[in-house]
Amino acid sequence: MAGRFVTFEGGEGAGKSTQIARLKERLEKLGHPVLVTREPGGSPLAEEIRSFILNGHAKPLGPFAEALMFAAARIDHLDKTIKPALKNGTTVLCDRFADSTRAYQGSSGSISSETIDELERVALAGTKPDLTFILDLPAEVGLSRAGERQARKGEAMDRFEDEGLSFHRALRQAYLAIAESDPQRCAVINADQAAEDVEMAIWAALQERLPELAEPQKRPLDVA
Ligand code: T5A
Repeated sequence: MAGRFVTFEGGEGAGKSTQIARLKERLEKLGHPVLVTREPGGSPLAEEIRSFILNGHAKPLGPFAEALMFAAARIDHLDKTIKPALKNGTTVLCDRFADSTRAYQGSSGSISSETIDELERVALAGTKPDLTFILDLPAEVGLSRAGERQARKGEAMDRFEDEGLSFHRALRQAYLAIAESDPQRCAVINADQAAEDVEMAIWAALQERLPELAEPQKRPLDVA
C-alpha cells in the first residue's frame, strides 16, 4: 500500500519540527516506516535552492520569482525523495509544503490566487498531502519562540523571519483561509499551548483522519 503523506504548516516558531519528531516516534513505535523531510529542501538540489533563498539572495527578484524557486525545489524534492518513499509504503512527514508558498508568497498580495493555483498544479502534478496540520498561534508568540531559539543557538534571522509583524499576522490569516477552503485535508491545531498538549491534539486528529496510522502496522501475515 502507498504510504501516507502528512505535512506540517504554520508561521515562524509554531513548533512544527518539535511535533514532527514526536509524531515520528509514536508512529515508529507502532511499526510504521517514517521519513521526515522538509521544505524548502529535502533533496540535495533543493537544499542548495534553500540556502540561496533563505540567505535573501532571491529577495530582489520579488515574490513571484521566489515562488518559482520554491516550486523548482519542490519538483526535485517530490521526484527524488517524497514520491519514492510513498511508493514503497513509507509515511512521509514533511515540514512545510505547497501551502507555505500560498501563505508566504501569497501574503505579499502581488501574486493572484489563480497564479498560485496554476503553479501548484504544475509543480505537484497530482501529489497532494493526505493530511495537513496547520499549527496556529499568534504571530508574536511564534516569533518570540523562534527568537529565543536563535539566541540559544547563536543563529541569525532568515529572509522571512526578518519581515515585519504585519506580514506575520497576515500569514496566520492566510493559513486559516487555506484550512477553511480545504477542511477535508487540513486540521487546525492550537499551537499556543504546552508541547505535550499540542502533541495530544495532533494525535487525536490523526486517529480521526488517518486511523490506520494510529494502529500497529499490519505485517503481510496479519493481512492474510
Ligand atoms: N517558505 C518556505 C516560504 O516562504 N515559502 C515556501 O514555499 C516554503 C516551503 C523556512 C522558511 O521558508 C519560508 C518559510 C520559512 O520562513 P525554516 O528554517 O525551515 O525556514 O523555518 P520554519 O519552518 O519556520 O521553522 P522554525 O524552526 O522556525 O519553526 P518550527 O519548526 O515551527 O518550530 P520549532 O519546533 O523549531 O520550535 C521553535 C522553538 O519553540 C520551542 C522549541 O523548543 C524551539 O525552541 N517550542 C515551544 N515552546 C513553547 N511551547 C511549545 N508548544 C513549543 N513548541 C516548540
